Amino acid sequence: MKIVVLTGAGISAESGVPTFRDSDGLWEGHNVEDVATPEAYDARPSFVQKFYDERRAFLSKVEPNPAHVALGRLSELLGSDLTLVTQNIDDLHERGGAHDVVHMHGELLSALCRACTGRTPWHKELSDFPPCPRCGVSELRPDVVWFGEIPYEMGRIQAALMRADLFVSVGTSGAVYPAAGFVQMAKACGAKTLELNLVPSDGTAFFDEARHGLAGELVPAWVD
Ligand code: BV8
Repeated sequence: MKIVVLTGAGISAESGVPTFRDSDGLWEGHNVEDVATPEAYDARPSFVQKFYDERRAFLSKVEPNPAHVALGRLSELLGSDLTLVTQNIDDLHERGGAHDVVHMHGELLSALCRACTGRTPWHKELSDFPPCPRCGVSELRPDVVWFGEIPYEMGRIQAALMRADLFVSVGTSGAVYPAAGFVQMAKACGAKTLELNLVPSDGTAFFDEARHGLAGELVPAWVD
């Protein structure tokens, strides 16, 4: 049984990580265009770096919740028969026990050098523009995929969607593409599709089944 699971900010909400589009979300007080586009970074690099520095620092104050831990168990059980794709840039899936997580929108704990394009694990601030450990140039940016940039590992994701028997979406509003289109791709290739979300997402009509409630309850119940 090959399974693809796609997660969004909703799976980390019960860990205390703000989502994007809920009332107290990350985008509150910030226009997406002001913080999550290459243009925003070019216009106000320190402002954007600080937005990510704060989120990176916050990670040390949060813990994986039962939804992350249940998917960690599933990852242990299924091995390569599970492809866990996350839109999230936190490390809670890994800390919940999941292996080989596909971070299609990048990771807070990684820095990307605009000079040499090298990636470096990064736990500190970037807003003081430190030199790249690989090339020495002070051009490190957050290693995240902004609007208008190409998500990571799309070939691997599409291959997994095409051979999936089951596609499960957890904690995402279905507002952002290409992730929001994965359910249709999986369905077109014969997968069963299940949505686990607090409320019906923008794409809920595309799913064979939808269960609405807290990820911390729905995901362990589904895994077990
Ligand atoms: C691309 C990283 C080309 C940075 C993010 C017009 C129409 C269609 C598409 C477009 C368009 N114009 C432009 C586009 C493309 C654009 C796009 O989709 N725009 C949208 C706004 C229309 N997309 C892009 O630019 C992407 N790149 O398309 O490149 C391409 C594509 C393929 C192949 C080659 C080339 C790049 C998009 C990536 C942007 N980066 N984040 C950062 O984190 O700061 S997006 C950001 O929002 C997140 O990463 C996340 O991925 C995304 C969606 O958010 P969610 O995770 O769903 O969170 P949200 O708050 O929205 O929802 C939370 C859900 O959880 C809610 O439903 C809530 O009810 C639920 N919930 C809450 N609590 C719980 C819960 N559920 C369960 N339990 C709970 N306790």
